Amino acid sequence: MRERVLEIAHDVGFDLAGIAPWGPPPDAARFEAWLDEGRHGSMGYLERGRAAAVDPPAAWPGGRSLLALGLGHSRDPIELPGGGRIARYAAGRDYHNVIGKRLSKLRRRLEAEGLARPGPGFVDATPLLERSHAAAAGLGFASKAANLLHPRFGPWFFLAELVLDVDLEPTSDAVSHGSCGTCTACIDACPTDAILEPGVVDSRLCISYATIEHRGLVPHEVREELGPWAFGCDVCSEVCPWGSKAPDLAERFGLRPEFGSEAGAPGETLTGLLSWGTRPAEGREARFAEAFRGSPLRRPGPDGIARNGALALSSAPAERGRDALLSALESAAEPLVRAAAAWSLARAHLNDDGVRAALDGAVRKEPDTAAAQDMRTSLERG
Ligand code: B12
Repeated sequence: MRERVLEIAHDVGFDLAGIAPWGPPPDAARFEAWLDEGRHGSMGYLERGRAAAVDPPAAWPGGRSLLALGLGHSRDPIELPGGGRIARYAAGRDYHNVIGKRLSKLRRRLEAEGLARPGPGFVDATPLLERSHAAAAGLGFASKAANLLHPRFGPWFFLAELVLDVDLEPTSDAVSHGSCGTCTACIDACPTDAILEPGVVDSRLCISYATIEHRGLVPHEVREELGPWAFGCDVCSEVCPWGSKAPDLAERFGLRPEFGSEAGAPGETLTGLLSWGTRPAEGREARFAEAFRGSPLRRPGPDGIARNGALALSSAPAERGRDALLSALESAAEPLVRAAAAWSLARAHLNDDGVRAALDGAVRKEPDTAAAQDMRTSLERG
């Protein structure tokens, strides 16, 4: 029966499938310590889901085992025309939707064959410690960057789970157990030193958090190391030797041509992202939702995306965006975007007399106290 369940999981399109016991995740204590240290930053949903995550059967009674699933994704770097980078996972159709559909299909198949009546399904922002359960199912092994690694896919795969109401034997030994050994490539390469010790990432320092989850001003120490990243960050995965031979599965996510890796591909640019901060308020949210429909890039909203575009422009060699930044400094509705534009100008264009004068003027007339203070810091550090 277990083999048939796993076969169906592969059949509906998952690359990896295994069974974990339905109980507290092995890393529950690590998760609690991580929360207690405040390493989740402003991701309040993780704190709210704490009780469920450390004891899932108490939150979802009736489960007997957990079907853990993995889906490989794109491998090629995603570079915007003119400069700026997007994390690979975010290029193309949103994996939450792609996986959600596959979970529904899987559920129907298991029911139709009378194998199980699956309970809740999980993917990403849910109170389940996915990597820990997936490791218990033998889908991979925990790495120093905290990513779950698989011998074939490296870190380049997503996780999802389905609670089953039948007792199935765990597949804990499915993956030949690899390990990081003495390698510290991810720890050494992380631009913001966000990997505090093996397996422990402080979100507040992580570029992925700063550009996807965080809604406010990015701390200067993190901002200065963002480099070209306009959404997410792949540095810890890129340097991981386990991922170097992983297959590229971009086409699965209907990779959007505008996020293609071909030089000169038409479409999204950093100045395009920044422009969301200066568009007319009326209908802006709706237009943004439409432009990024079905894409993970929708998550930070128009001002978050504009902030990211502004920050990354300071590192885009081909598209320095001076004029777009000046225009955002002058007319962006949100202090967050004006402050980000000021920082980028101070960092990349301070030698330009016109820019210097515009920045001095902007600081003087900035009505938002936090943004004005942030601009002053940018000028000092610039
Ligand atoms: C919150 C969150 C984030 C936060 C915090 C990340 C973090 N490291 O905790 C931020 C926004 C920073 C983030 C970033 C990313 N995320 Co994220 N994220 C999550 C989420 C929702 C919860 C993670 C969590 O609870 N963290 C708390 C810590 C304590 O738990 P953990 O890291 O899962 O637990 C592992 C470590 O603690 C490790 N560990 C702890 N101590 C030690 C000690 C040693 C010695 C070792 C070896 C390991 C080890 O073992 C645990 C089990 O594997 C999960 C989905 C989910 N519901 O689980 C996705 C998830 C982890 N994210 C994912 C992805 C793809 C990413 C990014 C790669 C996206 C990107 N390119 O920008 C980056 C990677 C950053 C990184 N190195 O972690 C995938 C990971 C897939 C995989 N193969 O591992 C997940 C599973 C989503 C999914 N469904 O596919 N993420």
